[in-house]
Amino acid sequence: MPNAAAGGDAIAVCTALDAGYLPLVLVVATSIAASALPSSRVAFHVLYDGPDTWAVRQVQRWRHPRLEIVLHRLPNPYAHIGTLGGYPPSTLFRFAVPQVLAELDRVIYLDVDLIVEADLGELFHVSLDGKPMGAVRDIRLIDRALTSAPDRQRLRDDTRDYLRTALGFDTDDAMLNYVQAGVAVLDLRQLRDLDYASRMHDTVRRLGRALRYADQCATNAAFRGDIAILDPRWNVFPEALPGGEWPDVIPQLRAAVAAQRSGPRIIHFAYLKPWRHLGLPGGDRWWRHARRAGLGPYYLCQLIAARAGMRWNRLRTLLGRLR
Ligand SMILES: [Mn+2]
Repeated sequence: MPNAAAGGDAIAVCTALDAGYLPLVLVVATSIAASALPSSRVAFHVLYDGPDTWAVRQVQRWRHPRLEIVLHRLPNPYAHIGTLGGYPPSTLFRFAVPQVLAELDRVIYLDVDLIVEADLGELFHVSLDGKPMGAVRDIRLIDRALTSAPDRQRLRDDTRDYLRTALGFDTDDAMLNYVQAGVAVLDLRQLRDLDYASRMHDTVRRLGRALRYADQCATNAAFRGDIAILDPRWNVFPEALPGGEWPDVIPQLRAAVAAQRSGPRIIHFAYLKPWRHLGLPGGDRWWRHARRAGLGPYYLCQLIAARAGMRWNRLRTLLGRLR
């Protein structure tokens, strides 16, 4: 495996978010550091749109010999677009990454609702076959689009119709390449050369509220057929883990699910969140990292608030300023 540190440059990772999600950056960073090889050096770039809360100070205090967090505060250029399909404009903030990280040639983009369970060197150096980005197939959505289960025909027809008419996936083979956007390897130089920011702006403007999963569907529409398909173990939903409840997936996806189950490298809580739901497969691992990040009490309060259906701020007032 190529070694980033030996080459003198760090493994570059990034995310882009609303300041309210900054505590999750510490959970992700803790998980990356815990799995990093002793020789690895990771630079974790965080794009965020203010305000500067207690979480910013906590992120600034972060120290680890193998991982450095670099904060980039800037206004989200997509804020004016507003909510898309229930998703806030912070999900589109990631489209600013190639411009903001202008000095980098490549970066791993990560959502913050995930934990990393392997050294990221292999992913950082993966071949993209000349394509401007790489990502993992979205097994859940593809299975929904291509299933032949009699009791899921309506959902299947609806999903296929959406993929075809809104996003331009014409065939079953094309649909097999719909990717999950929560983990992506970005060739930043290529993306800058093809004016990624404008392409994404145009796509979002063209499709607008037709987009069901905001940034993810926009990415699939804009780069359909031009995304390298990565090893499925780099983006594993909890449903794929032992104890998870996958329905019997279509034959074309069975090998991917088996690989995910036996060797997950990134566990992505894309739907149910461990800080709101107990007992998720892989949830115990998430909590271990949250505690190591010093955020056990914070997320315990979030969990209690979620279970009680209370607003977090109200609970925090009740419990005092727990950190
Ligand atoms: Mn996610």
